[in-house]
Parts: sequence; structure tokens; C-alpha cells
Amino acid sequence: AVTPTPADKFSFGLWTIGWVGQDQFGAPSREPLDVVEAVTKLAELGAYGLTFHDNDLFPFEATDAERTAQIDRLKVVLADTGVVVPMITTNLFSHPVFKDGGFTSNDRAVRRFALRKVIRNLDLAAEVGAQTFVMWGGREGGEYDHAKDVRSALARYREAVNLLADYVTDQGYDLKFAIEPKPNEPRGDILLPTVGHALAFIETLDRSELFGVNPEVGHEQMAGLNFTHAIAQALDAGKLFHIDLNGQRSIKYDQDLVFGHGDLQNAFSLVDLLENGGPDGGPAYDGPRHFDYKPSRTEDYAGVWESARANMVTYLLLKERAKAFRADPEVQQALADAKVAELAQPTLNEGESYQDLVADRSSYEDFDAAGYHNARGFGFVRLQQLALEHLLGAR
Ligand code: GLT
Ligand code: MN
Ligand code: MN
Ligand code: MN
Repeated sequence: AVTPTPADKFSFGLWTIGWVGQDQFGAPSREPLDVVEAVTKLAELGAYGLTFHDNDLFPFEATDAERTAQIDRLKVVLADTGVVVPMITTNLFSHPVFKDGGFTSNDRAVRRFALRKVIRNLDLAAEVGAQTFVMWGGREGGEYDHAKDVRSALARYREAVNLLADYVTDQGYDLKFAIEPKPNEPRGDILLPTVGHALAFIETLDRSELFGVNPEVGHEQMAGLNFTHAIAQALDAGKLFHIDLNGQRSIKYDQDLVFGHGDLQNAFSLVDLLENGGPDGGPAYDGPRHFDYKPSRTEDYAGVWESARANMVTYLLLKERAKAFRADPEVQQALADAKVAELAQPTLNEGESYQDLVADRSSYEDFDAAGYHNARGFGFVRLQQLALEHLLGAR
């Protein structure tokens, strides 16, 4: 049950397993990873998908011939292994030209260059059959409040993504956009810092139906937020187009740990929501289970592949534990005691108006708030302990 297969829809960024371990303080600790080796290994491990930025596959400076050669090498190994490319994205953050951002750089020429780079990459997305185009605006933001007119920056962000949506529509590409929020790093403050900010922005777009979110576990947790809540709200909005799974331990720099190696209880509730939170207790999300993590700098390539496997195995273990949790009669009783299902019941009766509510003395005049509240607890703590015991494999 814990052997990953393509049916599980696990995908990995080429920049994740291919991260060579360079950081703010140190040089790379691993040799570069070739894309053919990456895809071959992922297929062996049971993953179904590879994702990448344009410049993970070919360098920023690549000539057209070099670019094409790399795309062709990728296509061959995809055909050989059956691995697919469900998502691609554009690097608008590594090259120094993007030091003040791409879509929202104060410099208009940079913004025009960024749009052209993305348009070129949209063509590549269609060419490799991706259905989702992620936009992580890591450099869109600032450090100094007077240096960035945030309202103008948001207007330029909107202008950019509206134009890209027009392009995709005119080309007839079957491609949707997923905006990835992050509160900070590399910029001091990044625009669209959380899932909530991104959802609000999406509603202002011309073709908002083409836009959703790509939330990352660690990015919400860096802001001290509950990732499961963020996913629930994205689902409520019909905007969970993609997901970045990883681990983060509290509010600090972006750790990109293996999924489950951060807040494990939150990872458990997340998998329970994704797998069992849909209609009739089925999956609430059927897209790729995409891992965006960094194999720690301490690891050699054996450790890299071990960490890739760990992401998938942990997900499957949590999925198994969540099923057992849901099936346990004691849990079902605790859920009933906690009135979890009662929240799905509308607060007013069918056809009941506010006049009827105001006329209902039992709802207010005769409602004994003090007595009611003193008489009953919700038993949430017991429910959480049952979850923990299932998580620990003790039930
Ligand atoms: C970068 C970032 C990730 C994004 C990737 C997509 S790039 O590694 O830290 O969170 O998902 O652009
Ligand atoms: Mn991250
Ligand atoms: Mn990252
Ligand atoms: Mn990410």
C-alpha cells in the first residue's frame, strides 16, 4: 500500500531533485542533475510527473538550437518512461535583470521582457502537454515601502496576467494558471503573500475562470497560517488548481523539507481533506500531488532519491492512516459528539426568513445561553487525540 505508482499522481519539480545545495552561505554540495537521469529515476520510484521552469531545462542564455535540443531530449525520455509533464512555469527570479521583479519591476523594459519570456514558455507548455501554468512571483515585491507603489504594482500584475490569459485563449491552449503565494524570501515582502490575497486578486481579473492558486505548505506556514484552512478556502472558491507539498517547521526561512517532516499533524489533516473531504467522502482534489521540496544540502544523490521516495511514502502512509481514522467507530462517535457534521446544516430552515427567525422565541428570548454553554463541551480534544493515535499507528 505504500509503494508509489503513477495512479497516485505524484510529481516533482526538476528544480527540487535537481537542487545542487547552493545557499546564501555556501557553494553547491552536489553535481548538477541531468533531466534524462531525473525522469528515469522518478519513473523507477513510481512518480507520474515532472514539472520544470524554462531555465531548469535549458539555461537563460541558451541559443534556439540548444533550447530545442534539450526539449527534444526531454520528449524522448518522457516517451520512453511514460512520465508526463502536468505543469510548467517560468523563471522570472534568478537572472539579475529580474532583481526588482518581472511583471512588476519599476523598469518598464524589464516588464516587457518578462512578458515575452512567459509567452515563449506558454508555447512550450502547450508543446509538452501541460495543463497548468504556475506563476510564483518570488521577485515581485520589495524591501522598502517608498520604493514600490503597491497599487501600481498590482495594476501591472493584473495587466500582465490578463494579457497572458488573452494569449492562451487566442492560441486555443488548454491551459490554466495557478498563482503561488509566498509571504517573503527572496524579497522582504512579496506581493500576493498568502492564499487569501491571491484569491482576492484573482476575482479582479478579466478571465478569472482561467486563474486559481498553487498553495505551498511551507509558504502559508511561514506566515504562521494553517495550511489545511488555506486549502479548504481555495476548495470553497473552486480555485485549487495545483498544490506544492513540503515541510516547514514554524515561522522562519523557507525550509522546503520533505512532506511530513514539518508540522505532521497539519500534514495529516491536509491529506485527510484532499483524500476524504470531497462529496460522499471521496477525494476533494484530483490534480497532481506535487512535491516542491529541497533535498537537504547534507545529502548525496543516494540521499536525494531517498528523500524523493520519502515524500511519496509519507503521503501514502498519511492517506492510509486517514482512511483508518475515518473508519474507526470511536472516531465517528467523537465526530458526532463534536457536531462536526452539524455545521453542514444551514442555520435557517428551508424557506425560513429573518422575520421567522426574529419571531422564534426559542432562538433568543427563551435561549438559556449561560446554562447551555455550561452544560456541554464539544470534545474536540478527545477527537484530536484519536487523530494523533491514528497518526502514530496506535489504533
Ligand atoms: C522556487 C520557489 C517555489 C516555486 C517554484 C515555481 S520556484 O523554487 O521557491 O516555491 O514553486 O516557480
Ligand atoms: Mn518553498
Ligand atoms: Mn521553493
Ligand atoms: Mn512552490
